[in-house]
Order: sequence, then structure tokens, then C-alpha cells
Amino acid sequence: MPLSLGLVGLPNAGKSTLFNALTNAGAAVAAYPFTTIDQNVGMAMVPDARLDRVAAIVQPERVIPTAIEFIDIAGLVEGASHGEGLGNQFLGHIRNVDAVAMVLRCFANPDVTHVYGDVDPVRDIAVLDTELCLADLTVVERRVEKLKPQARAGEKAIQSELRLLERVQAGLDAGTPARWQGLSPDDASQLGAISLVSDKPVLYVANVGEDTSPGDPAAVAVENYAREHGAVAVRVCAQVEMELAELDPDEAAEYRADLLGEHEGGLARVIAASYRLLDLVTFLTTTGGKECRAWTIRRGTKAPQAAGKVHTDMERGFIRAEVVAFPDLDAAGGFAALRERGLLRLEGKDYVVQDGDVIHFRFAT
Ligand SMILES: Nc1nc2c(ncn2[C@@H]2O[C@H](COP(=O)(O)OP(=O)(O)OP(=O)(O)O)[C@@H](O)[C@H]2O)c(=O)[nH]1
Ligand SMILES: [Mg+2]
Repeated sequence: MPLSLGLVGLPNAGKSTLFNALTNAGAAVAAYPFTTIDQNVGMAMVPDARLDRVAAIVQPERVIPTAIEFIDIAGLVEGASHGEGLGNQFLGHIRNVDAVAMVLRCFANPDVTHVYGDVDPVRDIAVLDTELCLADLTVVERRVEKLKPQARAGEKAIQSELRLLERVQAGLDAGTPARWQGLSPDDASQLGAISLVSDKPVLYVANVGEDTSPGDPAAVAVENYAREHGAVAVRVCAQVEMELAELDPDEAAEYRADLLGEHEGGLARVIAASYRLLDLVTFLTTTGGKECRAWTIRRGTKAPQAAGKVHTDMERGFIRAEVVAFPDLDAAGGFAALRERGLLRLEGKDYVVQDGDVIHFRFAT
């Protein structure tokens, strides 16, 4: 299962436009609200200069970057959690994502209706968070009612779950998303079964217009909000990125510099921020020189489980991992030189895979 991000936002915020730019999946985009009805699912390739360098060394037949899944859902409006608009049923689509990207409209464009009349991304964040809280409240209340009789019967584990749920319920009632309720990892795993939406990490995406400038007040408001809440914000012009995604990379870079005066792609920033948000690391494999590939795992994953990402047989039959840190391979310029310098390490089943490790797994079939 790839790691996934759900795009959440008001109607006409530019979710599908950003989704198309990220995934090239061709979702419907239009200037009227509630264009998206069914969810769209697509993969975004994660650009990685290390993979390019390893491929230059190995000269494989294929190079396969790692990918993150994005899910584009219907726009949320006030009352979505009570069935207003299309939001309610579609919030269900993001119960299982690993994180949420809030797409916030910072572009003006009078031709595109704003459901609340004017550009005010911080108000929009409040609307979205309220809907996430209300959706969770329904789920939590249902679970509380179910557990009460069992707790009265004296089951200790149930009583502790009930206490936790009632605490979360009170927080949600006061409008505090679960992610800001100071829940411990234990609490979070206890709540895992009911898949809350307001406890997922959030990335704030300021969708700016083509005429944006560094001092863009709407984008600055989003950035300040994120900073005050210890979160990350990124600026992107989804419209331009979607158009650039259709060009070849060199042409796109030229246009980007012309149009937005920036060289690093907005998309690359969104992807990099998503990656940080999910606390992911990348390892690379070179499979006998045939295929260079990047893989995504959570920080702290051990070698056998990392091998399991490549193939379940590799996890089951795991013997050793032959590991080299990317900077060492980069400096040596080849595996033969690495071996001579003794920089290829043999690691066992307790080895925690590090970002940028280039790994050859040894396993028994
Ligand atoms: N000027 C400008 N227009 C944009 C930008 N991003 C999106 N739009 C326009 O805004 C309109 C709505 O975009 P969508 O991507 O369909 O918005 P959405 O959030 O998916 O909307 P729903 O599916 O209705 O919830 C379209 O006409 C887009 O062309 C942007 O960065 N700048
Ligand atoms: Mg849409």
C-alpha cells in the first residue's frame, strides 16, 4: 500500500487542478462548485536527485522513482458533516489516508465563484476544520453509546477506551481537532479502529493566482497560520502547474521562470513537504544492474520490513542487507571502488534503514 494524502478544500479551491498537476490523471476541472463528485485517485512520482545519480552509475534498463498516492474528493462546505453539499459521504474517502493537504484558495479570479464570496483562506481553514471535527464527533458519539453498557459491566479495557473517547469528544465539541488534543501514541493506536479524520497531520497548500507576489496577503496569512500552529505551508499556483505538467521538463522550467520567477517547481515543493509531513525516508535498490528503484518507508523501519516492501519473499527469507550510504557511493563512483574501500556494510535484521541507503537484500527462497 502506498502512503497517501487526501486533498481537502472548499469547492473551487483548485483541488482537482492541483491533483491533475501532481498525477497527470486528468480529473474534471471547472469554474463551478462541486465539479468533483466521485473521488479521483492517482499517483505522484517523487523526484529524487540521488536516484538519478545512482542510475548514472549503474546504467540500468529501467529507473523507477517512488510514488505517493493523492486522493481528490468533493468540496466541503459548512454543514458537510450533516449532508450539506456532497462533502459528508466523501469525507469517508479520506478516513484511510495517512495525511491531509488542505487546498486553500488564495487566487481571486472573478470568473470562478467563491462559495463564501471573497478570498479568506484562514476563514476557510476554520470551516474545513469544523467539518472534520463534526464528522469525527458523529463517529465518536456512536462508539461511546456502544461502549457504555459494556463499560458498566465492568470491563477494564473498555472503561479506559471510553474515558479516552469522552475526552476526545469534549475536545471536538469545543472545536479542537484531534490532532491538537495532545493525544499520546498509545491514545492514537487505541483510536485507530474508528479512523478519525481530524487527527491526521495537515499540510496547508496556498493556491495562489498567476499574478501572485512574495507579499501576497492571502498566502502570507496561510503561512503565518501554519507557523503559529507548528505546521507547514507551501505556495503553489495549481493552474500554472497543471499547464506546465503537460510540457517537457526543460520547456516547463523555462516557462516557470518566466511566469512565476521561480526555478524550483511548486509541485516538487508540495511533494517534498508531503514527504516530510509523513516522516518518510527513501532507500534505493539496484537489482543486479537491471533496475534502479526508489522506495518509501516510514522512518525507523528495520531492514527485513524494508525488504518486504520490495517483495514479501524477501522479508520472509531475509538473511542480510548489503548497505552503502548514498554519499559514499556518490563519492566512489561505482560499486567496485566501494568494495575496495570496504564501504559496503553487511547489516542484520535489527538494522534501521537510513534515508539514502542503497541496499542489496540477501534472502533465501
Ligand atoms: N486563476 C486561477 N484559477 C485557478 C487556480 N486553480 C484552480 N483554478 C480554477 O478554479 C476553478 C476550480 O478548480 P477545480 O480544480 O475544479 O476546483 P475543486 O477544488 O476541485 O472544485 P470542486 O471539485 O468543485 O470541489 C477552475 O476553473 C480552475 O481553472 C489558480 O491557481 N489560479
Ligand atoms: Mg474538484
